[in-house]
Amino acid sequence: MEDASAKMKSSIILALDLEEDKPTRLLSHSLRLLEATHPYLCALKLNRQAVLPLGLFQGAKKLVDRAHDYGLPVIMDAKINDIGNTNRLIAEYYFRAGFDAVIASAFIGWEEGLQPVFETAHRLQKGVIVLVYMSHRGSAEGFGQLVQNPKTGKLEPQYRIFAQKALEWRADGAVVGATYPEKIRETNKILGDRVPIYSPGVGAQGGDVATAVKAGARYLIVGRTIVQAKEPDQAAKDLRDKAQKSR
Ligand code: 3DU
Repeated sequence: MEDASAKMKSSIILALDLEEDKPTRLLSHSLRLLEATHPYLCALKLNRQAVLPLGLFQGAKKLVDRAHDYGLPVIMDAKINDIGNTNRLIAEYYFRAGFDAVIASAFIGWEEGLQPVFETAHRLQKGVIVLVYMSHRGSAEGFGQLVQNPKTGKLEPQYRIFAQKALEWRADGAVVGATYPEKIRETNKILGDRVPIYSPGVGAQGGDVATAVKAGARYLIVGRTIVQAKEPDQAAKDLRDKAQKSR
């Protein structure tokens, strides 16, 4: 990610979330968008709503390969959240299709949870990015609840404990919503330079690029503001420029 970001002079990750009635149209639309916007991106992110209709080893793999041709790593936003054996298999399939990193949920814990995902990923030189605080309102109900930290016995917000786990687990990234810049600031203090913050939620969800970057977001994940724009390439360029200026 660092290499791609330095080379492309961008910290914008395109979330390719499109709606089309047919998989063939979804693929051609996705390829077109990627072609138009790739000069302004540092990575691509796919969600299950793309992989399901496209097929992992069919359309999704084509998108992954195309992104790689453009020099962009590809993240699978799988939000992995099951028992260890299932998680490992999910991650392995995505890695086999060429994805460079997966997003996983810290709620499921380490032992018989995410440990096999981290072990598999790091053996294959792939990445794991953990959710620390999501961008939507309901995030407070889970990520924001006060819980007793089993290590200290003290009450702490769940996301602070997740940020500490991201460090402990040697995560390759932590997701913190751009809609909560104060949470970005707070988690950035815990994570420092060791775990970069990936921040979704600018534009359509109400977050602001400059505020998120100044608070400590290293990468910005952007979907609708680019993909639904009249001129997606211009929208991607504007976001890229704004983010670069705010550093
Ligand atoms: O709101 P946008 O259209 O810019 O899309 C944001 C993308 O990031 C979308 O794919 C969503 O699933 C993902 N995401 C979040 O929005 C919030 C999170 O905490 C994690 C991922």
